[in-house]
Amino acid sequence: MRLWRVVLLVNLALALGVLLGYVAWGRQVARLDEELFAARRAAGLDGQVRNWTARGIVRAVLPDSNVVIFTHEDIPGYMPAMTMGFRLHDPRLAEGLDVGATVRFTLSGIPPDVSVTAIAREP
Ligand SMILES: [Cu+2]
Repeated sequence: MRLWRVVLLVNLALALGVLLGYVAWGRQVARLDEELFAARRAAGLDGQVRNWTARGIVRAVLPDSNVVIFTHEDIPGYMPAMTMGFRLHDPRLAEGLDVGATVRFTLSGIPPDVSVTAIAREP
């Protein structure tokens, strides 16, 4: 076989390999995009306003920073049970809130930018 034929065949084989790899990579990227989109939607990170309601115990009220600290139960689809601070949508929500009180509160917003929009005392 002449040398130019060998070179041509090797180049064709290389080009075919690169093309197949490129196609496989493109399909993989499309699949990963779908997975990322589904995971973001499941985690509430798709830019949609969401609402959650959960029970919590008031641990502290910080009127100067407009924050209430709750020990809250599991918030399905958003976060597990923990103690953390939440920004209040309206500072008046903290009025008459006692440390140690059990409350049901509503969180609203586009994660991670959420705030408490309602607080109701539980007996
Ligand atoms: Cu939390």
